[in-house]
Formats: sequence, structure tokens, C-alpha cells
Amino acid sequence: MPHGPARGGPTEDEDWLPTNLAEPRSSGGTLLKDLWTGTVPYAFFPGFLDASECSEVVEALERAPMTTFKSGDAYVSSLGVYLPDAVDDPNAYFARAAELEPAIASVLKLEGGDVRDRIRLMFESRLNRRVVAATNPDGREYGQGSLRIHGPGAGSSVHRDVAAVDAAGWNVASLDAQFSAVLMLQPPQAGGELVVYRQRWQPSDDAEFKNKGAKGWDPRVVQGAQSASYSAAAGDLYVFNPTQYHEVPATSGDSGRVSMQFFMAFDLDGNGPVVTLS
Ligand SMILES: O=C(O)CCC(=O)C(=O)O
Repeated sequence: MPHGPARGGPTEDEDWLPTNLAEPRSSGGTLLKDLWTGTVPYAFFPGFLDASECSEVVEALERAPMTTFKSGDAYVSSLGVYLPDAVDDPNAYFARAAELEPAIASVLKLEGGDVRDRIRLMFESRLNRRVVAATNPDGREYGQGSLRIHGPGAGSSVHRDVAAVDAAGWNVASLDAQFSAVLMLQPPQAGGELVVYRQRWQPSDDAEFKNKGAKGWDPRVVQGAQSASYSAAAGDLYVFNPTQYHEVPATSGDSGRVSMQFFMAFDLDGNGPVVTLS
């Protein structure tokens, strides 16, 4: 079952241990495979940004053109496109991605450079692969990061993200593996941790467990599955395999959960680049 860890640290079942990307041995070259096959539940880089860098981004976000929507009784605001919500209209997706990119770049530009470039560079050194922005065949760039504020009471129900299925027909869907990367910029007072289940989605799950007319799957789909949770502190970066069921329990407290998310897609075998998109 998920644990309720102290903020700022991983909690995991004994035999399902995450990889710490800040440790030198994490660059051993098996990270892609370990995460993809589920040998490790997630990888994390504690303190990838320092506290003042996080505050700078959170303050800049307050002046940015965010879109707010209601999720149950709570509010979620976002800046940036999110492919799973836009798969039906590629032209609108790419136009919106280009329109929002200057605002995102301005929020994420710090003295040490664009936060996204710093993340790509870090992953390049750990993965021994190039990590570059995804483009479609006509050269248009996919969205490069979705900044989100989960207001009090907001979270994400049990779900999975499978580009090969959800984004069928898009060029990134032909890559055989994908991860989600999340940078925590401001944790909530409570809740809002990542919970990953050691169970991949199967198409046959949907008939019984897919919520009708609402996002997500009935939590009974992961009943009894092993899980690991990560209660990220400000500045922590983590990456996991989103084809495994995962959820973010509702936040509580007045301050929102502020994070930046993007996907990483790649072919497991071979030396092609890992591409980033949101
Ligand atoms: O914000 C998180 O920790 C997880 C985000 C998520 O559910 C996803 O990337 O699919």
C-alpha cells in the first residue's frame, strides 16, 4: 500500500528501490531499461534546483498567462500544452505549443540557463543518449513542459499514460518506450505525492475498471499491487514509467502544488535520441 512519507524523501517497499540520480553510480547505463521494465519504481534527483531558484520560477508563474480549470471541487491551473488532452487536433496542439513557448521560456529562464536545458543535460549524462526536443516530421516542435498548480484538494486519480495507444498516428507514438519527468517547484502542505504501482495497464483492464465519463481508472484495478511513493521537496526532479498505473493523492493546505512535467520518449534498443514533449 502507499506510505505516507515525510516530505522530501522517498518511501518504497523493500525490494522495489528507486535510483538516486545524484549518486555517481546512477550513470551505469541501465537506467532506461530498469525504469522501463519496472525493476525500479522511479529515479529521483533531490535538490536539482535550489530553494531560491524554485521561488523565482513560482513567482514568475504568478505573472504568466495560465489557464485554470475545475477538477472535481478543486482547481488546477496550467501553462503549456499536454498531449494526452490534445491528441485529436494536431494543428491546434502545435499552434498552441508555439504560442505558449515564449511565456514558458521566460518563466523557466534562470541565471544557470533554461531549466529544461539543464534537465536534458543531466539526463544525457545519466542515460548516455542525446536528449532533445521532439519535433514532428514537418519540423514543428512539440510542447516542452507543462507547468501546473494543483490547488487545495486537487490531485490525479489512478491512471496511466501510453503514447503508443493514446497518441496513435503521432510520430512520437512509434517510439517504443516513454517516461514522465516531473520537477517539483513547490510541494503542497500535505498530500500530492507521486504513487507508482508495479502494474502496467492492460487493454483488457478497461472494460471493468475504466471510469465512464470521467478521467482515470477505478482504484480497484491496482488492489494488492506493490507501490512506491515519492513525496518530493521543492527542487526535486523525478522520472517514472507512466505506462504503470500511478496517481497523485489530493493535496491539502492553502499553498498549491507547483510542478513542471514533460514526457520523454525513445526506442529502448539503439542509440537514437530520447525526445522530450509535453
Ligand atoms: O505530477 C506528478 O507527480 C505526476 C504527474 C502525472 O500523473 C503524469 O505525469 O502522468
